[in-house]
Amino acid sequence: MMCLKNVVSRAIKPLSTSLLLTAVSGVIGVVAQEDPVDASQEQARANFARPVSLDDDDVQVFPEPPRKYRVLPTDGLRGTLETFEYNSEVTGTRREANVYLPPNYSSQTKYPVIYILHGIGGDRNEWTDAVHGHAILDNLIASGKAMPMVAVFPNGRAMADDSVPQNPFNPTAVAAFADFEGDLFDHLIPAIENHYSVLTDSHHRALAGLSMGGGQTLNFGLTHLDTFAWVGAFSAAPNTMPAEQLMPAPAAAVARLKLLYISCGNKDGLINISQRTHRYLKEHAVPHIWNVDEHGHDVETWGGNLYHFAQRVFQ
Ligand code: FER
Repeated sequence: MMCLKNVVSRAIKPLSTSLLLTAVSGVIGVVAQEDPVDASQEQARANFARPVSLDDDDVQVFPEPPRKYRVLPTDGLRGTLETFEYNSEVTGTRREANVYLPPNYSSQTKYPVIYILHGIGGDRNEWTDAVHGHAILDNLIASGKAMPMVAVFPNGRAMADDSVPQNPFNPTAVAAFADFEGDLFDHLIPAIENHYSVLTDSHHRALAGLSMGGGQTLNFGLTHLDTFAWVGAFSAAPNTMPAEQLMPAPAAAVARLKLLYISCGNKDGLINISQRTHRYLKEHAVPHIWNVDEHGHDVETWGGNLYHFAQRVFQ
């Protein structure tokens, strides 16, 4: 059997979930503790290996996307991807983000903007290289299913050397995902709004992310609904704060939220994190979308849920 260290590091990469589940099931006898502070590889392995237990309402509410939804259109209008640089006092460095501009982007128009965050083994390129998020947006915008929007894919690991570490679960690297909050609000968003022709109110800003980025999305988004009215968390990781902290005042949150979208695959051992959030929201009558698809911790669920989320934002 392959060594468990490799299994965990592969688990954070796309398309490795079935391997992970096969390899670790039966090896881990203990049920993981829910302690987001413990970011050891052992804890991560145990978290991924948790048995999935589904409630009656843990169901898929949207169909799978059409074939080729993640393939760049070969004809018609295409958006562009570019690298955007900004200074951050959080990292003390000049940082890079990928920016998608919709077809015919023009400074004469003001666009809504979505910030899309990667997972623990990724960087600013994960959403474009692995999920093809820019192709998903291109197809949706070309067919009129999504509003033309600017999409920002930052590096959500706020540290001076923000490349993917050999062990992405090392505590410093994990803490850098929390530190990204200051980078996002104090440096990246102001720099984007200074440079691009985008709208600057909460109804025209969305935040989304996968796994660690899904946890960041809930942690930063739900506690800053004055900044983001559209929030989408896909396969949120154990960095997700307890629901009572995410949303201590449900009625006030409901008044400011335009859309809260939470998804997870029913073959993902991390689903208990999303179920915890969903159940709290349900208990407190907070309208939200809860999409439990048939995938694992993989690009299919991330792509499919961006496909559905992107059609609903800014509408
Ligand atoms: C963990 C399991 C998974 C964890 C993080 C992850 C911080 C993140 C996975 C991903 O981003 O794909 O226990 O602890």
